[in-house]
Amino acid sequence: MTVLLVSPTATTGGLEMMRKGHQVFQGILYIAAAARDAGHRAVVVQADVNNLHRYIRRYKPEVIGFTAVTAVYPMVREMILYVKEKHPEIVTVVGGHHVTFMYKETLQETGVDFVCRGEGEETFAALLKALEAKNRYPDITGMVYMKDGKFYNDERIVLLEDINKIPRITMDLVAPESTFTPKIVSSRGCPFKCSYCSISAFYGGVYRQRRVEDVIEDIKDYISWGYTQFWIHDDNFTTDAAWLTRFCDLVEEENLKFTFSCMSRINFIERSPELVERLGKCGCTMMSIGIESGVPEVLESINKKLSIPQILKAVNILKKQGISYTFFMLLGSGDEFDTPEIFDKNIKFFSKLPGLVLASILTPFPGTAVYEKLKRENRIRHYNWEDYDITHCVYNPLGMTYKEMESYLPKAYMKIYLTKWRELPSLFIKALKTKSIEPGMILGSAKSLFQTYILKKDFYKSIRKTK
Ligand code: B12
Ligand code: SF4
Repeated sequence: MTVLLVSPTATTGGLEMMRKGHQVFQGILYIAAAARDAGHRAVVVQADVNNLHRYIRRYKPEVIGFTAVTAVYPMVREMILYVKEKHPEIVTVVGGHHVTFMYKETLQETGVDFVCRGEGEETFAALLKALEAKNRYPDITGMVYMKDGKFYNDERIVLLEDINKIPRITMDLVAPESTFTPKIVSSRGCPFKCSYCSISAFYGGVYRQRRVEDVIEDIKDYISWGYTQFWIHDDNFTTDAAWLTRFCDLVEEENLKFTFSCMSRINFIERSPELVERLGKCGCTMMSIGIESGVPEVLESINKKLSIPQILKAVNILKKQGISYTFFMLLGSGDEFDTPEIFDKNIKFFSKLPGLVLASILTPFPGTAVYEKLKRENRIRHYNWEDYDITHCVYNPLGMTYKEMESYLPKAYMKIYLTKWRELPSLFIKALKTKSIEPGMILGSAKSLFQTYILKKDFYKSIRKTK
């Protein structure tokens, strides 16, 4: 079959909008690779509702698949409605974090033929096989459809049993005018269960690793294609010390020359300083680390499983390394700690930390514990999904207004970066040298703060979404 897979070119609020261009999402590449390996013709394009028709004309697909996180779902909905109206003969499928949880609403409001719940490599290949055999209503758990008002195949979120079997993603899967960037992934899921996190909801605490040798093979492939800088996409790359030790052994044995950034965790850094150092020697230039709060009660409430002494110890270890680091900060926990006093305390804590800080506002993504709680308490303000972009406050906080909470985002950036202004030039130079952030992100943030504080413009206008 001919399959068109769409990575939406939606630009959401938050730091993502400051990135240079769009990247093709990894999930949809895996789906394309699975379709290709099952003998189908698959191509990934970056599209929106304005140019999708061109790709339909060019590739004449029998099946179109879309991917959607919450903030881009409205745009994907638009595209599905367009295909349903103009090309009803094409079978439509949508997958990703948002629709995995909101499958009923998605099927009802878009008329999409199938919603993939969970990881789709195997279920999508099975669907294509069934469609080829003219079976329009196949019995494939995780490939949900609606018939006569009833939902089928929706009993659970499907996860792959063996992620070592995931197909290889290659550049030729992507249409010539779309941008391919290397994607390295060594594991899926995360063993932790932070209350606000879509990962813990989607994977349910299940954590699976790939063989070290296979990841090294991927890196060697990319190096042979001319890439030497990577972002390892794992949610938590530094989970397993034995795996990482073997990884470093192989990088050294094979004398591989590349640099990478990854997401890590305080508890790993604090427990394994030698391994952090070794990762630095093996090419790690940047670690992004979720601290979220410097207030113990909040850490406890969001189930972060971190203490302040652990954070401070890890920060001291990082300071001695050559690796750059970015800390994530969360404004809001959805409970009684959403007060100005707690927020001020948190901002003060982050102002004293070295390194870059990326702040966001608590967003209740469907499926998460926070979403369920706020929904139960009737405190979700609206379901305008495009605002579920980690910069808007979409719920009613207990200790302040939602507007007040939103005003804390630029305030946090302003206070934190003014406090550490002396450190800024060296931080930015280091981050730019290692390409761990894009120049556009620094310029974009500075512009937005200037517009908000000096020109007194609305903060959201200053980070306006651009197409
Ligand atoms: C890397 C990353 C990014 C990168 C993307 C780089 C790239 N080109 O891949 C960047 C920085 C651009 C980014 C941006 C954002 N991200 Co992000 N990102 C991630 C991260 C860490 C990895 C994504 C990934 O590659 N996953 C691995 C793949 C294999 O999994 P997958 O995408 O879920 O796909 C599988 C299934 O869902 C399913 N599937 C998915 N699509 C389809 C389609 C079909 C047809 C089928 C059959 C199946 C299927 O099968 C796939 C294969 O198994 C995830 C966390 C995570 N683990 O997913 C967060 C995550 C996806 N991001 C998130 C968010 C919030 C954002 C932003 C909104 C943040 C912001 N405001 O700036 C933006 C949105 C960008 C956009 N326009 O869509 C949230 C989404 C939560 C939610 N429910 O919406 C996540 C889950 C992080 C989190 N902990 O909460 N992100
Ligand atoms: S926030 Fe990080 S550590 Fe917590 S569950 Fe999500 S990926 Fe894991």
